Amino acid sequence: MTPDVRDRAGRPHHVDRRPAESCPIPDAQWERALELIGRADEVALACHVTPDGDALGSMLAVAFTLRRMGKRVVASFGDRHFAVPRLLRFLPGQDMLVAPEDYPAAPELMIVFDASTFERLGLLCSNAATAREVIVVDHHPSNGGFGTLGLIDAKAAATAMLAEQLVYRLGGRLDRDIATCLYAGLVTDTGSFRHSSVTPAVHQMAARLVATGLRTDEIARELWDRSPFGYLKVLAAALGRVTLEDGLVWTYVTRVDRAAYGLPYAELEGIIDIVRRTDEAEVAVVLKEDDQGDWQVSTRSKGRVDVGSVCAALGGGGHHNAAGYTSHDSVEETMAKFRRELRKAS
Ligand SMILES: [Mn+2]
Repeated sequence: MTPDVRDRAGRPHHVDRRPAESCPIPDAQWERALELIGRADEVALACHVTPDGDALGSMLAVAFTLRRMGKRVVASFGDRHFAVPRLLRFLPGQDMLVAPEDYPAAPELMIVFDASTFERLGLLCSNAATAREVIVVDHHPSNGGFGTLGLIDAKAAATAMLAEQLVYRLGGRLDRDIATCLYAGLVTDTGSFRHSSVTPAVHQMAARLVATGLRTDEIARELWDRSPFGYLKVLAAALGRVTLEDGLVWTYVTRVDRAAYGLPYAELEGIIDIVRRTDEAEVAVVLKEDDQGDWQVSTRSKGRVDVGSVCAALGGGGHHNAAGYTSHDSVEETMAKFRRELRKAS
């Protein structure tokens, strides 16, 4: 069977719905997920705190599908200051989002997206702890297997790939809204199809999504090609103090840098992508001071070093080439501890 997708002129467009590579999640586990969803009246969805395109996009795509099945759906993420990051406000389906305080205290069924650990649920940890069933949909190799049912494929380039499968298995139809959400996840986590995680299956999925008529140009502009003027000034400050030492390039951004331009913390996400360009460095680090005064540490590797394990040793997690953690130390201490772990991993 093929999904009912249409091109921009509204003509039916038939594409193969089967992924090119086999999914390591056994059918029995998908069946179990469908069974749990089938008997729930209300499904509570969640994704990791300060969601990226993959977390929010995967969650909203499944939310659309469940709503069309006639389920009551709530979706959220556990940020203290609940707000959809500016970059992701173009995603459809945000009327299904509720603040953590309005989230069911003990959901009968919770489905969690793109969260590698329980703690990544932030304020929704307590809701997950009391939920009767928790299905975890994720692709982080560091996923420890929390929840009552895991739909986890560490080889998938994005959680959106698993979300797409869930949509099909639920009998859902790929329309432009769902495709936009899934596409945002796919392009975010593959760095616009540039990362080593990109396989034929990734492009085949992209083909299915684009065939629904979504505007890839508009999505790209929303995600990467716009920012407030203050971003340029804050970027200038960050680049002004960038340091190169022995294969490591790093810099930091303070709350004070941002305050001068009223720039929200979430706007800092792209800085690591500029810093990591450095030819002379194998590893890039950006320390970003959040509104609470903690340092959110973003790290990238060109492949030789597993920053995922470095960050895991420092209380965080992520992937081989992209990972992060939170530090409560000063900039100097944070970097001293990071260098120590990096030496062990190199
Ligand atoms: Mn992801």
